[in-house]
Amino acid sequence: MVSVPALAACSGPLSTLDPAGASAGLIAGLWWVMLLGAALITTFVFALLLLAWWRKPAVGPDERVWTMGLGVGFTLTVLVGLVGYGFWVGERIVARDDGALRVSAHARQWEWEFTQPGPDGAPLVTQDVLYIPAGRPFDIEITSSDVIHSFWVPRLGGKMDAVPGRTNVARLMADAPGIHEGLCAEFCGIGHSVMRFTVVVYEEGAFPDLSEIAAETGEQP
Ligand SMILES: [Cu+2]
Repeated sequence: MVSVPALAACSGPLSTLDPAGASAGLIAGLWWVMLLGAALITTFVFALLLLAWWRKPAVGPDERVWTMGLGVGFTLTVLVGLVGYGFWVGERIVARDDGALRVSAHARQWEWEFTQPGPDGAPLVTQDVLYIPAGRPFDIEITSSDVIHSFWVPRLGGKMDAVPGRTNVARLMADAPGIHEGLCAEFCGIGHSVMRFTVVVYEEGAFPDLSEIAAETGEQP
């Protein structure tokens, strides 16, 4: 019964544990692997605590085995495994120069301006709505003109800071057409909580009708 509300929290428009693309899938996998590693170490520590209370002093391996083999060896093995897996995931979600679609997100207090290919392929500038095709990775160049913001679409990939004077690039991907929610993930002033945006994922070659999207999302293209 306890697991029902716990698992219900794993889905929803802003859930990192309900990925809708390859980058977000890798990050969600890392979250589960980290949870498993933390659970292993926690279980081990509690088992040792119980053993310390119940065992007779003369029974069991000597102190060197406890300290080096179990205390250091076991914990380090788990931690090295976790860090290694983290590097493996990190290597697969960084932007790379492989000809992926490039779009841009420019942040300012408190809105997002996106530039992406429009219906005719020419650059289209939009406010608080990003249009991307489904099924192919894309890199998003993230900039800011005032303070530090952070671009985050939890179901499509990890967050990336928008820093004045810098261009940060994040790789994302959406598996299927649909609408996803995004937000600023770095406190940036009084309007931070309303600095949200929408990502419209369309079937490649079938750019959506902008007025229909505006009616559905409440955002003006
Ligand atoms: Cu913000």
